[in-house]
Amino acid sequence: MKVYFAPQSRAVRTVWLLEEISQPYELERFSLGQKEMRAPEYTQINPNGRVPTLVDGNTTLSESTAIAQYLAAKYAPSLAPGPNAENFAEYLQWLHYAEGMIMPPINNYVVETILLPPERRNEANANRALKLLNRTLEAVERHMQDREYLAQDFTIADTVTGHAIIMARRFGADFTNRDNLSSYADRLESRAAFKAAEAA
Ligand SMILES: N[C@@H](CCC(=O)N[C@@H](CS)C(=O)NCC(=O)O)C(=O)O
Repeated sequence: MKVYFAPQSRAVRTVWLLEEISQPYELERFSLGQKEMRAPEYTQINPNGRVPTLVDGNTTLSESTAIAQYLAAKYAPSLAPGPNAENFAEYLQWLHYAEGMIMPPINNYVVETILLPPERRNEANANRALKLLNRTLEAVERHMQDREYLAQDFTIADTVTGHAIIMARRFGADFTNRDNLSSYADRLESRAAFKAAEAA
């Protein structure tokens, strides 16, 4: 399997999962913002010129949550509870919470604080994004009371939404008085597979 990857991006989710399930992979490396990500050689593979992209034989996928679902379905079904499992509904809810709720304000915050040239950045927009991010995290803080993982057992909801939570903390989201969220993020960051993905 080949993973188109950039450090400190959503591609870490993909490599983290591959490490968790001990599936061999090779990396095609970019750094975020590198112009080669928009070159035709890559946009033929991923029209948006983003990462991650997974190529497995004749299959190409370029949405990180879909990649996680694909990998779990094919290689590690226990990480993706099925409809008869007790935790099925909460697994779905939290698997999709990253791209649905957490990443949109992170995206806006990154645009307003890093991607735009300083003269085009808007502090009010950045503050609004951070406020919204903090609100989306409150739901996770409440959910994580007396829990180790988002859907009881460790699942791909943790490699996807757990990764978004780790990113939120690194971007400066408010973790004060959020003990459940803090210990959850610590727990994930201490996993060997996560550390291997970060070192990739
Ligand atoms: N919804 C997509 C988002 C992919 C995405 O935006 N990736 C970012 C990195 S986290 C990217 O490649 N950005 C580079 C760019 O926009 O040039 C997913 O979950 O995979």
